[in-house]
Amino acid sequence: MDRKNEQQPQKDVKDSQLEEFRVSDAGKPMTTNQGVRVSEDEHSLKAGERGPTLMEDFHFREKMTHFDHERIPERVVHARGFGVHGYFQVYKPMTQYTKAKFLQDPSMKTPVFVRFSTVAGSRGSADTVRDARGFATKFYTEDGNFDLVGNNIPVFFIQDALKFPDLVHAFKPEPHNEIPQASTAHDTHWDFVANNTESAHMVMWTMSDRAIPRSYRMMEGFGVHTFRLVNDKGEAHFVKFHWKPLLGVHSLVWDEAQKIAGKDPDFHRRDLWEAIEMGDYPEYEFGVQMIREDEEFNFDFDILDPTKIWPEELIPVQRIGKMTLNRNVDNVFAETEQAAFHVGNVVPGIDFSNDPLLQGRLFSYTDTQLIRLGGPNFHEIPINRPVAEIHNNQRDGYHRMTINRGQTSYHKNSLGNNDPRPVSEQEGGYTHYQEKVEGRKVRARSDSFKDHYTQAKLFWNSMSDVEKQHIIKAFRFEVGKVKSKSVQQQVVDMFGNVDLMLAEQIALGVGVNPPKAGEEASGATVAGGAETQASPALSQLHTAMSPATRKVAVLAADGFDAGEMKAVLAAFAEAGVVPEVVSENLGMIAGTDGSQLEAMHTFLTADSVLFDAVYVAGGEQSIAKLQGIKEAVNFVTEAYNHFKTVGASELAAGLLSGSGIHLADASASSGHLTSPGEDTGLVIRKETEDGSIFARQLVDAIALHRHWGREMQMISPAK
Ligand code: HDD
Repeated sequence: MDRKNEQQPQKDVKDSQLEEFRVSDAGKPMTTNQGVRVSEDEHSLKAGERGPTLMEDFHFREKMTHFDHERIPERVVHARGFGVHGYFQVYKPMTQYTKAKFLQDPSMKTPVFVRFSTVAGSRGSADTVRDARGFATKFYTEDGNFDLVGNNIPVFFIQDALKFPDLVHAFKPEPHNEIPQASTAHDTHWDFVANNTESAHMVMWTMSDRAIPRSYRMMEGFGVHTFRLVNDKGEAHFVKFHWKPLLGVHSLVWDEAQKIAGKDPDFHRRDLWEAIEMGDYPEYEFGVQMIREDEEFNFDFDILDPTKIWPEELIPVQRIGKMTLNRNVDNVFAETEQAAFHVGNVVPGIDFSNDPLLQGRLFSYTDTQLIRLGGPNFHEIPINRPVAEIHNNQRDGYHRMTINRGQTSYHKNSLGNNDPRPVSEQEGGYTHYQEKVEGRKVRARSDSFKDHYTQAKLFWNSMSDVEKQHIIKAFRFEVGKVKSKSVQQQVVDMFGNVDLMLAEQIALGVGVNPPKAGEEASGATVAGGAETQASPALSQLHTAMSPATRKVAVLAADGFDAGEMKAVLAAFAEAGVVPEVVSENLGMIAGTDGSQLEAMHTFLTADSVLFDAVYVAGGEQSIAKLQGIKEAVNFVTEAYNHFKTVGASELAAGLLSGSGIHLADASASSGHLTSPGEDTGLVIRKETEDGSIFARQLVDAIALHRHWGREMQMISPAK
């Protein structure tokens, strides 16, 4: 990952468009909204210094009225989110499959705006809750806006959009007391799950580590539905869209996620903001899985069913381009809050499938913006404007900005030369793929959607042992908070269809009866088949590992070992690791050679859960000082208990043992000490050892993200 802070991103066509709307108040006199200069902004106009306020105080009236109307409704789902700008480039022309212009020319940079979000929580809720994450991308293409409104989980809870309001009602805080906020640990959530067993597959994902990402920069994105790519000959391929983060897919641990929710509820947005400000631009490769139209029925699952993935081992993901996020917004309300995504915003070359969830979404997104953004002209809000020109006969409505000239606003006309006029497909007119459709009007679902468990099982089978333990514990936590014994029992019985051991473990944890072996829950079928085997691509164990952008707490006090520190900071800089010094007080601390380092945090303002790793600086005096600070010792304990890399000099053995880390074999090992057992994350420097070797080993350990071997050793598996 390149560090690009030397160069400011060049203005792209979308950025130039936004520039027309940007205002800086620097050095300007204050005015009213009518442009009248204001002479006084602290005292309302009164009849006498102690008298009543006068109605004629236009400045007071205007300021107060605007304030009173500042809020708009939050999104009914995905209320909490954060948006950033960037660009997309395709690797090679995709002409064979699609005529979409932004997928043709590798030299073309298409501006994008991406909003990441949680789903259930309200706008002020915490970032690190257990939930799916929204991953919505607006491509400002020269043929109009294409919105890929996806999640970080490739399947959905339900198969038909008609059930979406029910799903959301059940998942949101309960209506009688509005508890709990942004949480899946409550009765209505699990009551819905157990009585709508099509949710089984996605629930396996939300109970997995995927639902507690380390960073928006370290999660995948999925278009979920099957779409179509259509080429200029009118030939179509079915397609699933993917985003693959170059930093790999990594997650927090649950205890940490909950603590972060209190220590820094803005953890994910801060992480994204800071990475971009530092020039560590998040990058995601754009992937497609494609099948021919005539392959539609070749699979054990229905490709129109949004509760099914296309296993990557069966249909490989081709990485066809890359998105780089390189610019923070200027104003969160103007850009992020007013961004209006719509799964129905497609461009020529991209079309829909008959997935009944997708079809229903096509209605919902415009509808919701009408109430949220207050009228039909939300496409004119700067962030929503396409970079392509807009010409049609739509007129008027609240907050219309465009001043349409001319006498005619209807088609067809003769007075206006019949402009604007529809154009042919060759001239770029959107034509819908001419799929032949036949059928009776029925309220029914295809039998091919009835298998609710095969892929839930596939997911379970694909997990490593440690990931399985996390899933069991997540179920025990979430279902353990359910008050209804009946609902708990229903959940256990339902997940008995996914895996008996899993369900037994949940049952044990929440104190209900084990599942009835092999019995089907709620009438859904349990299909067998080849793809119940494992899909390695689903396990996070097989993801990319990199030390780049990892945040490391450097615990140090006066008298730190300057030579070791220099070597470690140099290795960190080379690997793109971000060190931040934590000490007793803010300000400068001095090393053994008199060199100075600035402590950016204290043990009060920072917390172990906000870092990826801890490095306890060498130097007897510094270590002795830290050893006497309870919070410093706890800091290390917690990092260790969250399976993070802990690096220290062997001089720190006392401090480490106070943190519960015992270096029984410390002197027997050199450098990268593996103690206890196979702990790849405990990096201990022998006093005689060169600091740069230690530094390299530290960086290698940080790249591994977490050291799950420690977890398997430390924490007895759920029994
Ligand atoms: Fe949705 C927002 C993703 C199903 C109705 N959805 C919304 C956002 C994302 C998704 C990422 C936030 C966009 C933003 O950042 O502004 N939604 C999904 C995915 C789904 C899905 C991946 C399943 C594959 N959604 C879905 C259904 C419906 C909706 C079935 C209704 C029929 N979604 C909405 C909405 C929202 C929304 C009510 C709320 C705010 C908004 O649209 O702009 O219309």
